[in-house]
Amino acid sequence: MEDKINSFLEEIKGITIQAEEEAEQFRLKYLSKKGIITALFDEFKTLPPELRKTTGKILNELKQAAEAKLVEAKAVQNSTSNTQNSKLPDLSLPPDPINLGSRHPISVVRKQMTDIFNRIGFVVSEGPEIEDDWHNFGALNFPADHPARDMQDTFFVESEGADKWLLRTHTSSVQVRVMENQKPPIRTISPGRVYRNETISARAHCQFHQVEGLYIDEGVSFADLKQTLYYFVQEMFGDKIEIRFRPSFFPFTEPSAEMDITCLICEGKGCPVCKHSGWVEILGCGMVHPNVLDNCKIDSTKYTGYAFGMGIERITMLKFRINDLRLFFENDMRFLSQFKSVL
Ligand code: 2NL
Repeated sequence: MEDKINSFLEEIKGITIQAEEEAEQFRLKYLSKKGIITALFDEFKTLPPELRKTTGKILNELKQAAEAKLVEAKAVQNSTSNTQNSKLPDLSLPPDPINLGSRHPISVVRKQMTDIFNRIGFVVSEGPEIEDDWHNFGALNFPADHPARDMQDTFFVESEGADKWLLRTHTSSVQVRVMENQKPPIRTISPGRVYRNETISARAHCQFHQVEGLYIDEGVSFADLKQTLYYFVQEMFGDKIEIRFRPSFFPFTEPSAEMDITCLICEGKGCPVCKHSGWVEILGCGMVHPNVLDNCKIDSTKYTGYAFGMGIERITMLKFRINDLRLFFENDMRFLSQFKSVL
């Protein structure tokens, strides 16, 4: 019987238990009521007394070895299920990266522009994107048959009554509301989204963003306008940049001008972007037409003012050397994530 016990002892020492089912099988085989060890204890009772001492000792060793094996297997299972199967987080793992977003380039440049004008006393005014004919055209001295009022340029909003609603084509409409509601001196800029019925291409879109500026007081002159815009350009693009004015026409300003700056790509030497002229146009401006002041109940014999308007997209394209306007509206992450480092 001792040989039998010793061979089971060897057998048990050689067993490795991994899965939970294996542990249960092991228990059934050796330690259950119908198991091998119970049977050996029954047999042990039939032994003659002189054999019991030594046999009993190794039989107890066998039982202890089997029990120890089971305890050890349970411990291993508990520790592996803690790290692999349980819902408790493993605090030793590296953390998930936090993906910070970034501002849209149009928002970045709009903020830079408003900051620059805030520093010289311009306050931001905002207004509705859906406008009436008066605030978008009438008050701004557009003649009844002006082509800008045409369906081809303006999006009209379907409406039932006699009122004609439209999507604003410039943020001058905001400034008309300021002039109607405030007395001079007025010094304001109006950034915002505007809409025009254009075929979408690399250079045109049916929606874009503008910053318009307006300054009305006694004795405001074209020289004030020039100096303000020169200050803006130097702050925005650096002090190597020069400006030039060309005469132009707008219904709401007289005289009117368009302003060019030194081409940033070739520094004025001439390249395809500036069509080899060394200059690129960035805005339109002029002295507010007396009719516009009168329309808004501001005395045009007492007050004068200047105004200007520019596209934020155009300024952004020059600043970041972007060659397709459509990129601003597609929200392609490959484009947008390039602006992570600019605030
Ligand atoms: C352009 C030209 C311009 C203005 C906008 C303005 C506003 C009022 C009265 C008079 Cl309330 N003028 N704004 C003046 C001249 C030009 O914008 O090409 N913008 C992109």
